This record gives sequence, structure tokens and C-alpha cells, in this order.
Amino acid sequence: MLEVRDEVAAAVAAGRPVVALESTLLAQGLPAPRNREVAARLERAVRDAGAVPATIAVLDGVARVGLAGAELDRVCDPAAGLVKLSRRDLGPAMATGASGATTVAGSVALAHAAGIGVFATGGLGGVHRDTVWDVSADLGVLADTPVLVVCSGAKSVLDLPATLEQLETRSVPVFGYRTDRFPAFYLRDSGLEVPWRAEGPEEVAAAVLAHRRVASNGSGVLLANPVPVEHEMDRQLHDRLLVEGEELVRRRGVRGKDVTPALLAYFHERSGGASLAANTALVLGNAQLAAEVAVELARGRR
Ligand code: PSU
Ligand code: MN
Repeated sequence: MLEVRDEVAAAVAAGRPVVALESTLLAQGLPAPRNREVAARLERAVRDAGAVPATIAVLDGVARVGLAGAELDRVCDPAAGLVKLSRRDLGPAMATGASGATTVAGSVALAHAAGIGVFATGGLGGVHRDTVWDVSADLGVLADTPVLVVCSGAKSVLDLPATLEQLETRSVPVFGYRTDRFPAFYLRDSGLEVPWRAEGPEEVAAAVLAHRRVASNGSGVLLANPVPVEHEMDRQLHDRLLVEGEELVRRRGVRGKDVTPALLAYFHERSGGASLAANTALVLGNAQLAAEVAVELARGRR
């Protein structure tokens, strides 16, 4: 029920660098046909930096770590109707033969099961605003799974101070990549500080190896890499769309796992391409950085 692609399994066995990638950002986070183009560019970015990419999804009940081109086509095809799978959904999906795209939580769990220690995404899930109990399972998985998660901070649609507090409570170290500020997905600076800062992939790799030796809860590490300056969204446009998007979500009664996709879709529809440009650029930057760290980690192990 867990199928690791040959190329990925061989790299893991040999201790060569591998980067896991999620599929929810493709199936539920980006519109077609842009999602398929991004899927290919992500894998290319990982390869160009010297690592093997492993995009993750559950197809017909099989948890797949590493997807072939036709499988990526399917994940990115809106007509294929893939559902969104968090970690708790993996077992039921596998047992019932379902097909779904995996979130950060679902993907990191499967990456770890396949022996992969480095993962890249766009924005981490976190604590939602205006609700007491909507806390992304992404935080719980980071708390108990020893995987490095490279992202552009948490999505700006979240309660970011509460999200950072949760990461502290759960003993997840947070690094800013060449920044002192926690990024907010479409924006480079949430106004909040990160506890640690790294200037290069070697530094991150050293911290990951040290953390693994002492993290008594088996927690992961979060590396927050801001969207490139030239692709950052205009703050005023961003803030306006966020208020409108939240209002829409409230009015339509969108709940639970549908909230994040609904908000992202609203941004993509209304920002005249700005949110798509930002999302594409940031996720590509994260895939590349994750591969650079994976290369350093593989070197450190030898
Ligand atoms: N990054 C993106 N787009 C996305 C996501 C991340 O650029 O759509 C997804 C991730 O899969 C993350 C999910 O796990 O959003 C968070 O969903 P929720 O808030 O329901 O936990
Ligand atoms: Mn949620």
C-alpha cells in the first residue's frame, strides 16, 4: 500500500539527497493548467540543485512517494476529483481505494515512512483566525515527525502569532532564511520575529543534525524562506483581498479543510495574477532551497 518510486528508493538507500513534495498545493491550491506546469518546474528545481524529487499522493488506495508524469497529470486534473488528505485520512483512503492529494501533514508522514527527511511546500497550515479549534494538523505532524519542512512561513490568512506560539509549545525550531522575520506566504514579513536565523544550507543542515540528536519528542524543523522580493504581493491589495475572502468564507459557511483552498482561490481570482506569481515563485524557491539542504545533509552523513 506504500509504493516508493524506484529512483527515490535507490537514493534513500544510498543516502543520496531526496526532497519530498506535497500534492495538495497542486490539486487544491493552484488552478489548472498552472498547477501541472508548477509540478514539473518543482521537480526540475530539485533535480537542478542535485537531489531527487518525490511528489506524494494517494492514488487508488496506494500511497505513492514519487509520481510518474501520468500520475502528476492525474493529480493536476480537476476532473480527476482528488480529495484533500491530511495525516488522519491516509489509513481510511488506503483502505478504501480512494485517491487524494496530500497536505503538508499527510505528505510529511508518508515522506518519513519512506525514509525521506527533507520536504518543501508553499505555506504551512496553522491556527485559523476567529475560531478556537481550527488548528492545522500540519503543526501536530511537525511536532512528532523528524522532517525538515521548508516553506514561506505560514499562510497570511492564519493567526500567525498563535501559529508561532504553537510551534514553540510543540518544540519545533523555526529558522528564518536570511531574515529575522517570519514570512507570511504572499508577503515577506509578518511583522513577527523568528527565533533563529540561517544564512546558508550548510548552517541549516548542521542545525537539523544537531536537533535530531536532542529532540526528545522527535520533532521536525521549520525553515521559513520568504517569497522573492520581485514576486511579493502588494500589501494593500493583499490585505483587501484577505478581508473580502474571509467575509466570503463566512457568508458561504465554508468550514474545516475547505477554508484554505477557498481563500487561496479567492486570491487567485481577484489579484490579477499577483497571487499566482507569488505562490509559484515561493514554492519554487523552497524546492530549490530544500534540495540544497538535502545535499548538505547527505554530505554530513558520509
Ligand atoms: N502551500 C501552498 N498551497 C497550498 C498549501 C500549501 O502554496 O494549498 C496547503 C498545504 O497542503 C497545507 C494546507 O498542508 O494548505 C493547509 O490546509 P489546512 O489549513 O486545512 O490544514
Ligand atoms: Mn483546518
